Amino acid sequence: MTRTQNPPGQPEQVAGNGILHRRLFLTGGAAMAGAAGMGLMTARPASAQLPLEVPEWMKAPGAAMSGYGTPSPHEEHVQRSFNSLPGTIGSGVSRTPHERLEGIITPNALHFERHHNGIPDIDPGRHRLVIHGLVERPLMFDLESLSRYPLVSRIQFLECSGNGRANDAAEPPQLALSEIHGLVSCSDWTGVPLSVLLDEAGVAPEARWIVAEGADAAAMTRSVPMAKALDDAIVAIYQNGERLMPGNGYPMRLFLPGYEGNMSIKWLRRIEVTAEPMMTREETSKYTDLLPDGRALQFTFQMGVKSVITSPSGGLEMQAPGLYQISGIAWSGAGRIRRVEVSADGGQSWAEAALTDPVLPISLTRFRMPWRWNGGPAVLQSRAVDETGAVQPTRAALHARLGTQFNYHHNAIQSWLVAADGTVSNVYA
Ligand SMILES: Nc1nc2c(c(=O)[nH]1)N[C@H]1C(S)=C(S)[C@@H](COP(=O)(O)O)O[C@H]1N2
Ligand SMILES: [Mo]
Repeated sequence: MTRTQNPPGQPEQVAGNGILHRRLFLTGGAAMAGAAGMGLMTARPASAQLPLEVPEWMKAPGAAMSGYGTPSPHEEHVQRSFNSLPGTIGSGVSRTPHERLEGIITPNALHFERHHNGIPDIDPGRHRLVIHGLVERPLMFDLESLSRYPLVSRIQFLECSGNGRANDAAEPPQLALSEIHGLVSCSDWTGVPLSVLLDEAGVAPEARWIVAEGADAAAMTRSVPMAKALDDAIVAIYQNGERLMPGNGYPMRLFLPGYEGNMSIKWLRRIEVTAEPMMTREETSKYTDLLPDGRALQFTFQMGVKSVITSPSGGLEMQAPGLYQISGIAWSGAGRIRRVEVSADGGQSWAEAALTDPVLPISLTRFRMPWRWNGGPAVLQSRAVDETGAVQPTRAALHARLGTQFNYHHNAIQSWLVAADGTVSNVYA
């Protein structure tokens, strides 16, 4: 960490190119009070504006209520971006617009989606979940019976292991953050621990895996180690307090905290308890990482430690030079985020960002960093470290380890170039 000379009365610069001490964002300190004096808070003196005008919306009664709310029409630009595969309407991905969101919870209507054969229109009254195979008592559940089991709730992220893949291109793609990293979302998931259901079915001693199958036209099927199934897997039936969205698995899905999204089978209808993995398409030809020597990594279940600055980010524009709040998200499939460091000089110097409470295991974690932009070019980066000590790699380090043919598990550091004209673009640094 480079310490630079600090102008008197100004916040302490703790890394190169204007990175300031995070204490500005730490709760409980008097630092916030100082923020006004530093010009971070952009309020204007009120005296010239008084009395306030009385706008037209104060002169007539407001609109009626509704059974289910919709966002303000002024926020209509906050949308998922999506692509369907050629010749299909529902197969492909939609991505969470993190560049327009704050906090850690993804609104349900903005949760990313990955469908292999569209969103099935499931009648919850006719949907069934069966547990069979190497069990003493094969069992069948419907939404009604499942809802009566003891429920657990956890705030956890879900990430497609294809997230970030766009940055494998030889030249940095000029895309919005969400188009590169929007295949991660974070929700309060409520459901029944799978261990409870497996316990009731009575797992045979030789059982080592489960095979989960979805009720979509892809009948997506993945094998999951029994250890994970008995640890923290749930059959989720609520998402942020309401029933699952159709696109996220209504009426029930498998949810495997920290594991690549592909394994969290949506529209769950069958769990077969087995001795061996099934070697399905999704764990052989897909969701495996091809290495430079022609071999492939199979079963990379846990998602690595990762972070990305959401503001400022690609395609957004900076206004005048001055004090800014860098904001971003960090997450790890292995547990809590311990630390996030931020650089404004392309990784030459780093300083620790403030983590915004709550900092939960296997959840998105919000970080913030005060930054004085001097109006010159700056390369902004964030680097997360999780509670196991795993450090988010640079793009070069990731490629040195996996080559450039691997398709999944791209957790490299993202670099945003802020140009002198205030435009923000994607660069490889
Ligand atoms: N039945 C079924 N389950 C599925 C899929 C699917 O196409 N069908 N896609 C998988 C993939 S690749 C991912 S990344 C996650 C995405 O979950 P989400 O759409 O709720 O974000 O669901 C997984 N479960
Ligand atoms: Mo995925």
